Order: sequence, then structure tokens, then C-alpha cells
Amino acid sequence: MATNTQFSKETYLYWYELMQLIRQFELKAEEKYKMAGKIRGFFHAYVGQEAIAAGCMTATRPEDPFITAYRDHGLGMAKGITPNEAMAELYGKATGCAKGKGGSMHFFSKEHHFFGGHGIVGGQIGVGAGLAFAEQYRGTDNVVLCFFGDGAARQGVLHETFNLAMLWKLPVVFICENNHYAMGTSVERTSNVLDIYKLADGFEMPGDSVDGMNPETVHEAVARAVKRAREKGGPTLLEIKTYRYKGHSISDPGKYRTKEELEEYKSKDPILLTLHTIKEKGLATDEEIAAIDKRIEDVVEAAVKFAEESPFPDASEVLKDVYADPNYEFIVD
Ligand SMILES: Cc1ncc(C[n+]2csc(CCOP(=O)(O)OP(=O)(O)O)c2C)c(N)n1
Ligand SMILES: [Mg+2]
Repeated sequence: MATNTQFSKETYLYWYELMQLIRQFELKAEEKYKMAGKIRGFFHAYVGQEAIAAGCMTATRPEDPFITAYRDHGLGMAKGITPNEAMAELYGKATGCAKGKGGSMHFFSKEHHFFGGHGIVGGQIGVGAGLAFAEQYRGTDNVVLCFFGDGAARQGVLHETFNLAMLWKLPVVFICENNHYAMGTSVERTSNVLDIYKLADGFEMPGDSVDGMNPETVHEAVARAVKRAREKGGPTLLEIKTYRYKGHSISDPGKYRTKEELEEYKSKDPILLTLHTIKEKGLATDEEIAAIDKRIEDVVEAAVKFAEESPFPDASEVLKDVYADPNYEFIVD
């Protein structure tokens, strides 16, 4: 699908490098989980969905908060959690982005405006609107990007949240990452409404369907929605069509879908597509691309070393940052 926006060489190379980082990080972490038994617990890979992170990053500012579900490694690193902090979190180490106590599903970085990492399907839809309310209340022009899956789109919280978000014209872009499955259940088996973006109609919220296998199309749609929200025009629902190459989680062999379906999406791979565009436009030589690939390989290897050499959290830390501080003073002006 063609876009109207002209993107710079820097943008294409940024997209390529970020998507490669996410892809190679996930593959290495999966290897450390399965082959080495170094990572335990839940683990949901973002492989296949990288173009969404890439396009969303160039369409937003660093201060714009992001919030997502448990498939959070890619978006967390895109926002600024370092590969070291990300890998250490997967290893349950004290140097992780949630001090080793959150694990795969609970990446978090207040510093980088990344608000999780949520395990309750759809829970972050309401929390995302709350973040947007906070931005509006404080009088900033920041816009929240609130990500959720096609399965989460069937949760009741979506309807209540959309209602209030439209009533108060909250600065939020709701991004449904439609990867066609909620665990092993296809979109067709969860609702009569197969075009998820149409859920916006009931609230007179603008909604759109977006190709999620290309950072260009993602950027363009998100930039439009972010502009509307920044200019106090309220929320938008974007249904971004994507695909996860891996099973739902690390323990899912994905037998509910055909090899042909998987191959069809892999043939539209966003990293290969971006590489093709870079070459076609003559934006980088093979050597320059090889240098990026090598840099990513080194960064991911270094992250593994960092995670392995980091200490586990001390036992005295077990309840710290878990419960709200009863003496916390809420500032309401
Ligand atoms: C409220 C709730 N119900 C059920 C679950 C179990 N569960 C975990 S992930 C998942 C599927 C969600 O799929 P989707 O929203 O499409 O996200 P994806 O995994 O495809 O990114 C379910 C049902 C849960 N974590 N929370
Ligand atoms: Mg899904």
C-alpha cells in the first residue's frame, strides 16, 4: 500500500535497526529460554509485529506515554528500555527494568514513559485512558498510545473506556494489534464484527484499518491520529493488521493455523520489506546494512552477558514496589 509521506534515509535506517533489534532480541531470548533454561515463566514474543513499534515511534514524541499488554518486549525497548535491562528482566535479575520482579509480562519504565506490561487482557485499555486523562488534566499536549490485542477488543472495558474517552475527548490513540488470534482462537470465532475498527462507530470515534506489516503505513495512520489528539480532537481507534510468527506464548506450538497462512505473512515480512525499500532507494550499501546487523548481534550478545552476570534481587526486596505506599501523598491541585 502506497503512502503519501516521504520518509528520510534516517527514518528507514532507524526502522530497520529497531525492527532488527526487536527480532534478534526475541529470537535470542527464546533460545535462552528453551535451550538453556535461563528464563522461566510466561514469555510472549513480538516477532512479526515489529513494524507497529517502528511506525509508532516515528509518529510520536518521547514524552508520549505508551501502554500495552504482556507482549511488551518490543514496545518497551522501542521506548528506551535498554536491551540489557530488558534481558535482565527476563532473567529475573535485579538490574532488569522492573528490578527482576516483573518478568516478561511486566516491563515498565516511568523514565521512558512506558507504563507496562499488563497481564489482565484488556485491563490496560482503561488504564491507558486514565493516563490520557492525567495528561489532559495537567494541561500537556502529550498523547497516549494504548495498545491491545484482537482478543482484548472483546472485553467489556473497551466499551466503557471508549465512551468516556470520547465524552472527554481524551488525548489517546487506541491501537488494536490484530494478529488474528487470541491464544488459539481466531478473530472469526469471537465476534460477528470482524472489522475491529468499526467498534469505534458506536461512539462516533474515528476508526481506521491499517496495514501493520509496513512501518510506512503504520507511521502515516498513527501520525494522523496523534495530530488529531494533540490538537484536542480526541481519540481514534486504529486496527492494525499484523501477524505473530510464533505461538501465543513460548509453550504454544500454534497448531490451530496452517503453515500456508504463516508463510503468506512471512512473505510480507516488515524487515525484509524495509530492507528492500532501502536498497531500491539506494539509501545504504550492503556493507552499511551488514554493519547494522553486526551491531545488533553484538548488542544482543552483550545483553545476555549482562543478564547472566547480574545478581538476583535480594530477598529483602520481595515486597518493595509491590504494594502502594500508604503514606504516599497524592497531589491534587
Ligand atoms: C481477563 C483475562 N482473561 C483471560 C486471560 C488469558 N489470556 C491471556 S492472553 C489471552 C489472549 C489475548 O489475545 P489478544 O488480545 O489477541 O492478544 P495477543 O496475545 O494476540 O497479543 C488470554 C485469553 C487473561 N490473561 N486475562
Ligand atoms: Mg491477538
